[in-house]
Amino acid sequence: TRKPGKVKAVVEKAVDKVTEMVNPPIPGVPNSEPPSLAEPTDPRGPLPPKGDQDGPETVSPTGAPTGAPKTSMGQQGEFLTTSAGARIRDTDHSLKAGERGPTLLQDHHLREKVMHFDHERIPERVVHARGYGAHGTFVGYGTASNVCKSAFLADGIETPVFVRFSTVLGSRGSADTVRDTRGFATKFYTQEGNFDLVGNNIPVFFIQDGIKFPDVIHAGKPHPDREIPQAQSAHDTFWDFVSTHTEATHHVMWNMSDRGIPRSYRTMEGFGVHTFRLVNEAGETVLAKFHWKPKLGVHSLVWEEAQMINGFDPDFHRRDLADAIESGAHPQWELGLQIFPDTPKQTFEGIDLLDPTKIVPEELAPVQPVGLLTLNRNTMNFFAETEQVAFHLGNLVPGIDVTDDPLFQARLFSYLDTQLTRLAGPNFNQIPINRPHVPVNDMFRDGYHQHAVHAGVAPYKPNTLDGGNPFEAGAENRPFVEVAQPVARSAKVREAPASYSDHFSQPRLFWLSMSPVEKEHLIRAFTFELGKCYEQAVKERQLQVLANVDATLCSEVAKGLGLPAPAPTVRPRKVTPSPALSQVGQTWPTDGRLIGIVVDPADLDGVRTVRETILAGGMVPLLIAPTGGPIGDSGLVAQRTLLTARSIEFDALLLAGSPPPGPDAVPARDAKAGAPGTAVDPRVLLMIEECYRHAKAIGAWGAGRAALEASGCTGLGVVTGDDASKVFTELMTLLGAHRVWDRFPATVS
Ligand code: HDD
Repeated sequence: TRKPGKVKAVVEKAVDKVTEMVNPPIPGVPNSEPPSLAEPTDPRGPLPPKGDQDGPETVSPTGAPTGAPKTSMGQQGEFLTTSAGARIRDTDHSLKAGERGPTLLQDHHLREKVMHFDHERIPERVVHARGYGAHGTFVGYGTASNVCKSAFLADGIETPVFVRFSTVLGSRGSADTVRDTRGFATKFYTQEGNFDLVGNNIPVFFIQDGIKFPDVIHAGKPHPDREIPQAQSAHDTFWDFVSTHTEATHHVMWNMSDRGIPRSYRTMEGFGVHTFRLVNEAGETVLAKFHWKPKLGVHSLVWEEAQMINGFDPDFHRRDLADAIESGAHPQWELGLQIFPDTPKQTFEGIDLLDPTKIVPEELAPVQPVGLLTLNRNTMNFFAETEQVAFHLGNLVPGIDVTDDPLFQARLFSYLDTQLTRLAGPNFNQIPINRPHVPVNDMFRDGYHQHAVHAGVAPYKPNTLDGGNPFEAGAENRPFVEVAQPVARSAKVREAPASYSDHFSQPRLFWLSMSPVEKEHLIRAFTFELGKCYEQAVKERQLQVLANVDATLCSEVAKGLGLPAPAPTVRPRKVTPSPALSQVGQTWPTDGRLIGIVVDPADLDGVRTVRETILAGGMVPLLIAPTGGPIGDSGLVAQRTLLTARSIEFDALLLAGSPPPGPDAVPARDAKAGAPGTAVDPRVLLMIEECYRHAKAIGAWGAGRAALEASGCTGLGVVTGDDASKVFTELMTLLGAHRVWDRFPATVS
């Protein structure tokens, strides 16, 4: 736990940064330099990295410090040059035979510039193409030491990390808030080599055996004929596959739940999915599952909001993460372990630990915290870091080993293999973002993009000519040694264990663990997705799957589709719900939440106080005024106008004023009856209506109440009063629950 003094200092620093971020200097306001329109003429060195964005440590491919400046070799010196370093006189005009051409083939600068541009793109990842990364640190608590000897888990050991979040199905330029699984991949640069934990925000997977991965991805990706739809599962091929391949049902339930549309990367859980084998110093083993628990709680969007965001701000999740880090609100997750005895059957309480479509409920095996992840530095260059980072499940360190889960085993091949195409050759671990922070002496030589100048003549073992170097590590040097796990002597078969054929118990467990509002969302998500399918047979088959999960779920979805609900073909097994799976019913920190405040420049009563309280609480206030710039002579500045503001950006809305319709208000809309004499800008009314529909807390005081009345949105989760501070305090209580859940209709219990 942090000391109160330190917390205050951190909050103050964050407040300063947030203030600077949301109140950028503007012309005409004191303390702000007028911008110069002409390019400066005095040569000067390249721009230094931003304060918190030093480049990655530069070690040579053989692990030695290079001494190179941290900004790497990207920009050096003050003059524009060719890639061979010759200074350039003119980069705006190609070399021509006279002013009117033609262009001469001898123009090396033109050809080199265009040639390099032509080859700037590399293939996007075959899955998880859309992603966003950040740097951070991981500090071990030492609590895992009895089961795992990994050095980075020891008490107080700080390890640099790089995390990349992603969606699975969409292309690199697709929108962030689609309904999909999210990747949560972490590279720990430990003192024993890189450990990659390549997980998702959903603890189970569509398939039990990696040989099915091309099938599920081909089904989920856009249809091959028209390449439609982008980044979503609401189409026939996906539902065709999952309705016939019922081991996918559990993952599909999670996708259709609110987990499929997270509010932020910062409010997502992460899961290693597979069971791993951990080894302690004494050589004893346990089986374990990795979990990431976000400090801010697990929160989601609502579906209409998610769809709107994809249009209004397709970079919503990226922006959220980068802004939070830049403002000093560093997101944190605790790494936790569920630990199971390593028995020959590799089951726990009857659950097969090698089946990646099954969870072990936390009520049966609590998640034990073993360390803290903090993301504290944005990337300096998206391509160099986020695009070129290469994760691989085979990057293991002493203390952590694989199991025989057939999904895990296939992944061990795929992640190494895919980089050969994506990063064009076998030397991808020499790229700065992938380099271990320890010496590397791998005897690999040559190949495309070889950056090392290896010395010596004997990259083979045994050798005498290089003095026997490199040497194999003895036990005292802490090598990675695979656990000598016995392998059953058996016939070669293409078969799965009998327990793998139970496809419906855990989907049912998930369903029964949801609160009424979460069940409602699941029903609507299934109805939406199947409603987008064209093939009747696909819809009917998926209804059959749902009937085997739960009769109410099936009948409600069938009702929405206008189809009969089939009877189950599988007798439901008795399952015990796991309350830990629900996102509803708890109170969470409100740090980093965005509060929109609609102001009327004519009446700023209470605005300044509430704004300061929001900042002091580690949240971000965004003032919305009819026009941009300074708000009267109040010293306050509008960050949003009625033209640029949209409800989706805010976690809660405050109305401090009821601005009348501005000249740019289109279409004009009359204020509703009930607010005599008040005409409110229609965009304010729209904002209120959307926040209300999306179950966001709304508060109004003073003149702001007129806007609320005109919108007709009163009732649950709407706070009004005369005193701005009191209204805000009540709003905070609502925000702690994330949404005003009771505002949603609950048709199922
Ligand atoms: Fe995978 C990328 C997570 C099964 C093959 N996967 C990838 C990424 C994540 C996951 C987070 C993005 C990494 C990054 O940010 O660069 N994948 C998972 C999880 C799985 C899973 C949690 C099941 C538990 N994956 C899986 C299977 C296969 C792959 C069964 C193949 C047999 N995954 C890949 C890949 C990717 C990849 C093709 C694409 C880009 C990359 O690896 O580097 O190799």
